[in-house]
Amino acid sequence: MSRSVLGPVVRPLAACFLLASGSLGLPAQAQEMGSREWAQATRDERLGWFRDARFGMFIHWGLYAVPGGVWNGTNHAGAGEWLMHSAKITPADYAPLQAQFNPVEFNADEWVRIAKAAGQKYIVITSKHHDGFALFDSALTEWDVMGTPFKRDIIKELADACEREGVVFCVYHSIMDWTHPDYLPRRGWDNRPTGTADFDRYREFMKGQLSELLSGRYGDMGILWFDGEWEDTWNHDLGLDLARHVRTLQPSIIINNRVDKGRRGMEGLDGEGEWEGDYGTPEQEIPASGLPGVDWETCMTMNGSWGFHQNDHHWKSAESLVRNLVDIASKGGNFLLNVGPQPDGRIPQASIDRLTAMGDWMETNGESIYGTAASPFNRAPSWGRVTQKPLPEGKTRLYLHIFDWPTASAGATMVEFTLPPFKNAWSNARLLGNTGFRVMPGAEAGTVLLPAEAPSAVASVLAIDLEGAPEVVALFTAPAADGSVNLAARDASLAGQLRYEDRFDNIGYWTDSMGRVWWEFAAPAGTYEIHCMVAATAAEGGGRFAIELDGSTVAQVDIPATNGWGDFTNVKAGTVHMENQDPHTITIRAVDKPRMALMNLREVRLVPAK
Ligand code: FHN
Repeated sequence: MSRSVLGPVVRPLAACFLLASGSLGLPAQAQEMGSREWAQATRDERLGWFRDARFGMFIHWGLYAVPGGVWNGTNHAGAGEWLMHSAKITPADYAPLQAQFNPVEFNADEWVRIAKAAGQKYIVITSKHHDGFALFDSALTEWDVMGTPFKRDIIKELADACEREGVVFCVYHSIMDWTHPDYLPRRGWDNRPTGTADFDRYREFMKGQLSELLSGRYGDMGILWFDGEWEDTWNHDLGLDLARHVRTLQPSIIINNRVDKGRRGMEGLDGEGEWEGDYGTPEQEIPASGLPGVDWETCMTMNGSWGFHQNDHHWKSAESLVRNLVDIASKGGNFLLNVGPQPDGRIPQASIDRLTAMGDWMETNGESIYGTAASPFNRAPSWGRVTQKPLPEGKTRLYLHIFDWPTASAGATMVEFTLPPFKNAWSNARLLGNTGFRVMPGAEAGTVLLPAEAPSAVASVLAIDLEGAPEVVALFTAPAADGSVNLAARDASLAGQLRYEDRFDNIGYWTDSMGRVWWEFAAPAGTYEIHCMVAATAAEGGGRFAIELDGSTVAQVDIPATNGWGDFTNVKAGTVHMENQDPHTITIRAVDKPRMALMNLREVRLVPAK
């Protein structure tokens, strides 16, 4: 059959066979309960390895690696795997890339070695991204890796390498398909006729390819990582049907929430309602706090692109990537960190360097990440993050990840560190790594003595065993040396449709009139000025908000227009007198939201009145 330059050619007979063979896998019990209820009932069992793993490798690889973000001599910034979109390339003009894909340096064992050395316990690779190109040998189309000069089943080779090395193998599969003739909607610049497009036939094709991936040739998959669910042709019922198809083929598989329509944008967690999918998928961001009972995984690039981009050198530091992993684990999430391999089949050296540095840290401190649960405290301490792990005899091990080491006096060999507030008796306090230092109680109650020098410049981990389950005391912001109380966006508690965003280190997407933000804090009795750092564009934001202190409204503020969502201005909101009743609670809530969003809020400061 000739290769079609207008996109993949579906082989109807093969599709029917593959679909038929997929209906035998669902256990009888699940067929009675229906895959959804059965999936809910088995969720904890199926997600056990995922919760232990905490750290995985994401791999975006395909034909888009060949141009690497440059098309006809023009650089297209942004995600390399979106080049078809950013350069408005038709399927006919994109098709020749298939004849150019020949990654002769590809070595699956090397990729798995790099992931394992970094401490990554699972790998999620794109079996098909939005361009519809199959990185595996598909009997349903010519638009696959076997139609390239490389002629090797990359998914198979990687699956086998993962099997050999005990790394859980998973695939990403895009629902959205920019080249399949039956997928709708078309891209705006794609002038192929739509009259013959049959979306149900596309769904059968997609289910057929999933049957190929899940019928044994590639082994037991850990996760089916769906994506591209956001277009109007996809809906909740189709998501339920697709999830059932996948669970029928491999009942123990985990499916992310992008199979359905519940995801609230890039924050990745599901909105109100019953949605399919085993976990939430925040993208390029870390939730301000975890949600008890909700599994989630932040996926993130190391530079700005998922797929290889030859001109994107904006690499995150290894230190920030380690601290992201710690922050995520302290909130009960997983970290899926991406690499975008080059067209020759090698992972970029800049990615390898960062993964190697992360592996060095994990070599010493991995026990503080793997198999841990979210911090027992109501918020992160100012010096770092906390994870926890149950121990035999009902004990609990806390792992205190100290980013900001206490400052020792000049010439001192030790320094006093104040433990986060818990009531339990403790024992066996030790620094992870071969420090040889014996951690002893400090002179003050609730303190320990640590070496003057931090064992790690990135995050030093103090492990400490508690008798029983943690009995913690609420953490709240304490006054700075000048008596002011700085309430940062990252430390706020949130309710409603709004969220913390890394972009400007603020609370944003405040589209909900009922949304509110609050902090608990300690402050000596006295009179304070209240200052707020806010941003709001005249076109989309603005309005009025109220400030409540310990339940009583103390000020109302008209939000000034600024020159952008990242252009913050200080607003003096009023003056308040406080009696000493630590902790206090200050709450910000909308009073009037005339436009799409209220404001971006970066900080609230209480400054002692002069
Ligand atoms: O459009 C994709 C993008 O290319 C990439 O695959 C990310 C990774 O989660 N998901 C979509 C953007 O949200």
